[in-house]
Amino acid sequence: MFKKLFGKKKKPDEVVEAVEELVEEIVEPIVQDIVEEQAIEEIVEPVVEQVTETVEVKAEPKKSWFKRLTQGLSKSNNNLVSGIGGIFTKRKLDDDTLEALEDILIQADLGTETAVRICEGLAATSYDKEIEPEEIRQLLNKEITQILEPVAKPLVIDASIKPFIILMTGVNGAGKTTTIGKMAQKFQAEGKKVMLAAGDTFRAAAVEQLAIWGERAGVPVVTAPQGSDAASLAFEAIAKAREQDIDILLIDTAGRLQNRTELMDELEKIVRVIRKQDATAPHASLLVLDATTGQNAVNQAQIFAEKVDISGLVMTKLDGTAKGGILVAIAAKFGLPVHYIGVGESIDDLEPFDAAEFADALTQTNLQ
Ligand SMILES: Nc1nc2c(ncn2[C@@H]2O[C@H](COP(=O)(O)OP(=O)(O)O)[C@@H](O)[C@H]2O)c(=O)[nH]1
Ligand SMILES: [Mg+2]
Repeated sequence: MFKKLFGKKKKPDEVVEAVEELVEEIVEPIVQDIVEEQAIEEIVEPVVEQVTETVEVKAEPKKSWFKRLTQGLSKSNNNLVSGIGGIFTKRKLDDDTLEALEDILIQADLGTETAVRICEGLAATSYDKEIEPEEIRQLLNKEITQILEPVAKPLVIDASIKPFIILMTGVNGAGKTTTIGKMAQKFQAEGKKVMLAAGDTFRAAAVEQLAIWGERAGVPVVTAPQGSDAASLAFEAIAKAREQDIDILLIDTAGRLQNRTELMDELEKIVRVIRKQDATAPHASLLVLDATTGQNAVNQAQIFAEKVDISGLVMTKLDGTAKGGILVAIAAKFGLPVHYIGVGESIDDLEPFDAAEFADALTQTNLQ
């Protein structure tokens, strides 16, 4: 009989509902046979309450980051939601409303191509029909999920490669160093031996910052004095990682956009030198993009992908931006895997990217 409860994965409120049903169907009749009705309140109800509490507490971690994402994206989704609400109250889906919707989607940073595609999709199914704002948001959610699903891929660490070398790239301030700290903590918690290399040798503060993250996550950090050659440091870090039987080596890099050529030359050099140690490295080259920079993030993806073989993306700062839709534009344009999203500045604020959840948060639909 508990198959109903535990047979398949259920959402917390469904579990609570199932427990309540079971109690009503099975427990209450039995108890009623032996005790007074008043006793049901005293015996059965506290148990239901306890179960409810436990289920809710267990669900809390996911809920809290999802809430942060939803709240963070509130500036993005408020514009979308009120915009859609404004157009579609008792209106048909016709050329005018479609055009207005397209504008809203473009303003929400979803990108022109995506906006056009979404509107075409809507027109194909619902043209000339009266449509509620809620329905539009549901359809929008479906379209966005479809765009995001192919790119929502976890970062796979091949355990047969040791050390598995991850190169972190991105412009200054994107969140590389912070993301490295967060990833180090995640890998460490999975029982992996992690090492960090402070490849942003340009600024002393950057090396210090990575050292602090290393301490927080409890992992060793290979550093070199300010101004040292980043490629040599990466080379040395790989040798050290081998000596210490490290599973995953995360290499930080500098991100000086003011001199693009120099930065890109340096990145290329790092990759070249890393390959002298391991011809198959880096095993992942992640580009970190700051969601709050909107359209700029698209340009950055373009520039970096031209120079480095970017294998995946991390999008940071989704906890407080009006430009969250940019993730959809980037997914549609580049098709690069999105591994993680950053939803805050603390060590736990990194989440695997989930297409459906992101679409829910952005369109304010299916919220629990
Ligand atoms: N709110 C928020 N801030 C972030 C996130 N990721 C990074 N930051 C902040 O962005 C700033 C730049 O991050 P940093 O890791 O130094 O960027 P880097 O120059 O690419 O290494 C720091 O103040 C971080 O705390 C995030 O997901 N959310
Ligand atoms: Mg940094």
